[in-house]
This record gives sequence, C-alpha cells and structure tokens, in this order.
Amino acid sequence: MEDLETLRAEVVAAIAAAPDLAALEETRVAALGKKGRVTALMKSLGGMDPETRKAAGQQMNRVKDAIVQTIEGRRAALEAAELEARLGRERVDVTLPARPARSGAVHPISQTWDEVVAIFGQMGFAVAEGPDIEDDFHNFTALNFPPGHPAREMHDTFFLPERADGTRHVLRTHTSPVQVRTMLNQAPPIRILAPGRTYRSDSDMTHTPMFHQFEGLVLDQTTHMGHLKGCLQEFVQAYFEVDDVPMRFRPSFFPFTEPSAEVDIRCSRKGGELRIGVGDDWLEILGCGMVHPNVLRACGLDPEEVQGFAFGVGLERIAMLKYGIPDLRTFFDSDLRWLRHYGFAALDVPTLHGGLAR
Ligand code: 2U9
Repeated sequence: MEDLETLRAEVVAAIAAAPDLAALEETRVAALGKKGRVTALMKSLGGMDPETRKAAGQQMNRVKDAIVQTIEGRRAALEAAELEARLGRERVDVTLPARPARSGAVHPISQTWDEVVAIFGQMGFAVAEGPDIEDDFHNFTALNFPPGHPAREMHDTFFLPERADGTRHVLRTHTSPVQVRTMLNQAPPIRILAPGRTYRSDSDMTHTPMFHQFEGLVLDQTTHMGHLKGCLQEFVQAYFEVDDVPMRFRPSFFPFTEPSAEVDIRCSRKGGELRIGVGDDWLEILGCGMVHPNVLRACGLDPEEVQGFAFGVGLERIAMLKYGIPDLRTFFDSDLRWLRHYGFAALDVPTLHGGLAR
C-alpha cells in the first residue's frame, strides 16, 4: 500500500508539473491509459485473495478518483491560462473597415417568372411543367406542324443523336408540348400556364440558344376570343402595373392556332424612355390565337365539343421592357455586377397585394 501512496504522489506531482494541455494528456495516459501505471495496479487485483482484494480495491479506487480530479483541476487551470494568454496576445483593430455583408439577388428571369405566375394564379391558372427534351410528336406533329416545316430542320432546332428505333428527340422549341401532354392526360375544362426553358439554334444580338417563355392554354365548351382578349388585357395591366393599356390584335399565323394574332400595346418612346399605356406608338409583346382544330384532334379532343385559346410570351422580352435591360445576352453572362444591378432582394416575393416588384 506504500507503493500506492508513492504512485499517487508521483502522478500528482507530474500533473502539477505539466506545462500545457498536451503534456497533461501524456501524464493522464501514462497513469490511467490502457498501459498506464494505475491501470496495471488495478489489473493486479485479480491475483489477490478476496479479503485483500476488497480492501486494496477500495484504496486503489480512491487513489484513481483523486488522480482524475487532480487532472480535471489542472486542465481547467491550463485552459484558463491559455485563454488569458490569447486575450493578452490578440487585438481587435476597431479602425478596420467593416466587411461588406453581401446577400444574394434574385435573377430578373426568376423575378419575372414569379410575377407572371402570381398574376395568372390569381386568374385561376395552374402551373404545368414538362421535360426539356421532347419527341417529334409532342413538339411538332401534335401542334399541326406540317412535315416539311422549317422548324423541323437541323438549322432551327437542336436535335439529339438518333435513338435505336431511328427517332430523334429535340430540345423543345417552345413550351407548347406541356399543353399537349396536359390535354392528353386530363379532361377539359383546362386552364394552365406553362413557363419554362426553350431552345432554338439561333444566336445573335436578339436571340440566345436557350431562352424562356410562358404559354397559356384555356379550353372549355364555349371559350372564345373575347375571353382571350380580356385575359391578356388583365395580364398586361397587372404586369406593367398600369391601369389602362390600349391593345390591338394584328392577324398573324401559327400552325397551332386559327385564327392567330400578334398583340401590340400602346407605348411612348419619347426622349428615349419607354412608357407603357400612353403615347402613339405600338409595342409588340406576345402571340396568341384559338387552338387549331387539328391540335385538339391530335390531343384526343373533339373540336365540336371543346374550344379554347392559347398564347405565348417571351420572358426575357417582357423582363427587358419592364426593367429597362437593354441587351438580351447579358441575362446569361453570369456577371455578378450585372446581377447586383438588375437583381431583386431574395425575400421580396411578388404578390398582387404586396406589389410585384420593389
Ligand atoms: C397548344 C396550342 C396552342 C401557344 C402560342 C404563340 C402564339 C406565340 C411566341 C411568343 C414569343 C413564342 O417566345 S416566343 O418567341 N409564341 O406567339 N404561342 S399561340 O399556342 C399553343 C400552345 C399549345 C396545345
């Protein structure tokens, strides 16, 4: 038992002498670790007769507890000393300029997308989405594109490599296939908005190979051009946040609508500044029409039973008009300086009552 007292005294002295936390840990392992002196002594209990073992065990445990406590005390003292030393060493230079707290910004395309969804949501439209890679049927055939139509050429459309069955898929050239899929999958009445990415083999000042559009489709038994006009009037006024915007419908042609029209809105370009709803100029803003009977038939509907309208709008175009962004290509440059200038605060979610954009 004298051994035990010597051991205790030696270990406690080593703990007191440990100059830092690393040395303290070494001391702890040397005493209490797997091969430590205290551990070895505890193991020796096994070879004692029961009577001796009981007394020796109690004493050893007392010594062990005392060592553990001494280590903890020393650890706390060393930690406090280390903190004290750091506080003495380190200085906060309050004269340094503040670090800029940069927050992210919502891209104008996302902002415009959310605004459009908010407006049409209020009018009862549901958002529908579909794949960017489409087959010939959903992108062209069902939409009444004739076999030799220029859009079906390599020149205008991105084709994917030929598949084993000889078919070639395309990057959708419009979001219309989403409406085709909806018509094939659910019965009228239908009132959907299809926003999304679209692709055309086109790249210059005013065209990028990928761009965004949203299309709308309304189908019911008696839906007519008057509904189309009212719906678009509502959209234009809500989007541009102007009470009264005169519109005109110019006859046009699309394979998927008949009759088809392009829609212009009143604007003024006086002094190089674009103003919507006033002035004596016109600004083209979207295309629309009554869904072609061939499209209805291709989607399994009877043109004698249902009819409806559709429209298509370029998101970049209306974003440029509303937010005064002069160059289309800058949308996709990923230039942070541009985003900080034209972007929107992340928590300003567009709503009709709270304002679309601040
Ligand atoms: C179905 C039936 C009809 C969608 C329509 C347009 C007119 C249109 C352009 C606007 C600018 C494309 O982004 S843009 O270049 N779109 O003018 N889109 S009608 O008509 C449909 C769609 C789906 C089943």
